[in-house]
Amino acid sequence: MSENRAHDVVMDIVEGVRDAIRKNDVTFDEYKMAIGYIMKTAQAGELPLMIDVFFNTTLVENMNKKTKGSPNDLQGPYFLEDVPDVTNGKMKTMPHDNEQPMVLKGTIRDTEGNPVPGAEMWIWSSTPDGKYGGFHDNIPSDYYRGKLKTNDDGTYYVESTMPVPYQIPHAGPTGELMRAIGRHTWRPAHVHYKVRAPGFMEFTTQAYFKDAEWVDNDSCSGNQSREFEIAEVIEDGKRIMDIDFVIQPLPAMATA
Ligand code: MBD
Ligand code: FE
Repeated sequence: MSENRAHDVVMDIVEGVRDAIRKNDVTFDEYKMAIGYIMKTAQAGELPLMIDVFFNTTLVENMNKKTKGSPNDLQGPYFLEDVPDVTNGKMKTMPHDNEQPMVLKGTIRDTEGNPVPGAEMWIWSSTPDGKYGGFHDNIPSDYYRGKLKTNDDGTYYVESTMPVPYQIPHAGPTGELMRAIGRHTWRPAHVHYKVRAPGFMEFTTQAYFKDAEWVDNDSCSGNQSREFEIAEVIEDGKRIMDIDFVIQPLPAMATA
């Protein structure tokens, strides 16, 4: 390791790519095809998707080696910061044939077990047909997502509808690549969570549905911890996702 972190990381990436070129005796035509593919992916707005499919999990693994809190999971490409406040309320959803109401609730605690009031939470998930608000099919960006503040006792509560087993956008260049390398494009149905609170590390995770399709075989290699696969509980016709999260304090600042 040197003082120049950018140098270290970039040169490791460059060496990795060089190794792949050497090992596979990549031709100049293939090299030009790869460049064209990356340009096409950028033009289609799919670079975040294509990169997350392969690499987001590796960052999550690094974080989870260190954390004393709940395990992190993929953020994925569809987080939006600026979304409506839905604290103790309901997210905007659209009428849908497959609609199944869902309650998302639980408590945020610190590593000592104390509730964390006033924590900011973002929760987002797909429509009942596997699309994200603000990204697909002209669904407005304030649908199927929202921001919350935890209550005085550290609890959170919001209602939405169940997401479904989900195929990452596959009509574009990312799908083309997945097909070319013989991989499927499915993800298990999932709900995304992010928590921020002063003095704590940002926490990002996902919850899944126990025994659901693809929980063992995620095209994006998420759900490594298997921690938040929630068994079916239905109350008043609503699927209950009752999940407590532990967030960890910021590392102590090195003092000069
Ligand atoms: C998603 O919805 C997602 O959550 C991830 C991790 C990757 C692609 C699409
Ligand atoms: Fe997702």
